[in-house]
Amino acid sequence: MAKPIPLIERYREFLPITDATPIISLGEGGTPLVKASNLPRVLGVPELQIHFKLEGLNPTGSFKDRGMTLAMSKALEAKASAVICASTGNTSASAAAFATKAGLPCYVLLPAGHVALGKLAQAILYGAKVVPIDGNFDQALDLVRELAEHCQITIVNSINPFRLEGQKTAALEVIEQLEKAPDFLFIPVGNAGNISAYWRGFKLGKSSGRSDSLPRMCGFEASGSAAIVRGKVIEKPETIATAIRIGNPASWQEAERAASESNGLIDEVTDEEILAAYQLIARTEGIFCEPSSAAGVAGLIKHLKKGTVSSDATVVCVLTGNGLKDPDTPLKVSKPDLTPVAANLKSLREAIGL
Ligand code: AN7
Repeated sequence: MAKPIPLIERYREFLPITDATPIISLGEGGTPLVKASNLPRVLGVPELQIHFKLEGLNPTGSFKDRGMTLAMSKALEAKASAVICASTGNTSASAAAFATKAGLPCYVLLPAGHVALGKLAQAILYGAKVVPIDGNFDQALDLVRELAEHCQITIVNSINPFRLEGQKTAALEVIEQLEKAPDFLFIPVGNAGNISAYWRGFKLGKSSGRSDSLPRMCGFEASGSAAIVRGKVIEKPETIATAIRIGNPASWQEAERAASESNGLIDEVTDEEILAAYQLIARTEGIFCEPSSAAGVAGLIKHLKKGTVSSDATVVCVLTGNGLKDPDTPLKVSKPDLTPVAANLKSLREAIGL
């Protein structure tokens, strides 16, 4: 079997690496683009071409690995002694894994009580020093910046310029897989780094002759944390979608440029819309993403109703993280009856009605 090519080798020509850069790879990138079979019909738009970019199939279960492979490789090249990040969960899992692979100590600051269990479990088991903060993500990121002024430590949040450079490769992959750029990209927005990175990637795809067109970039914040939509910092962001529970997005301006340059938009979706989309993706397509990832699909549904998206468009929805990250939400939204059934055929037939 062919040896997997590290993401930063594959897109070397587009990335700031040299022969001296040590490549820290866990097999990231190359994630599937899967076409929806049932959802368009269920939504009443059978001609709509919906594709899901399954970023939850990266090695630590989220898109963060694309940026982390580069950030960690560059940190090692620069002889960093340790790395640190604030995180709503996925960045911490990714940083912890890649730091371990690089042999670097890793510190992660998490908003106490607001991180999905799977992400916390990962950061702990990969061996990071986990520090729950009695505050939200934005406060944790402020603390990380402050600490880095006093100590020799490399920040691997998306304010590290190598993160978005690595993440832009996802757009180049989409172009390869679709053999063109889509008409629309639907994507969740938290710190607004990923939408910015995709826009860089799509522009690069066009300027390098890999595609003829550019998609309209459509990003979605959760209503309780919609700083960009409201045009102001949200001091107390809230949402069930904890990954995007962010009130002061780090890449605010670049994301706004991506939306305006592409004739796209940044809008909000409610927790109810997010959870409805989350369940719909699982039940119509057999895809388990985490709640935050469903924000893009919730946005698609909202804008189909508004008429922003024509019913025969080609659309890519980025599913940013794996559903297994958050094992609690399915039980909350489905409330299944899990009372045990006696282990005999009669009881079983009664229970399933067959
Ligand atoms: C599944 O891990 O910010 O708009 O600290 O985990 O680039 O921030 C996670 C963000 C979307 C939003 N989907 O992306 C963190 C963190 C999932 C995420 C986002 C995140 P950005």
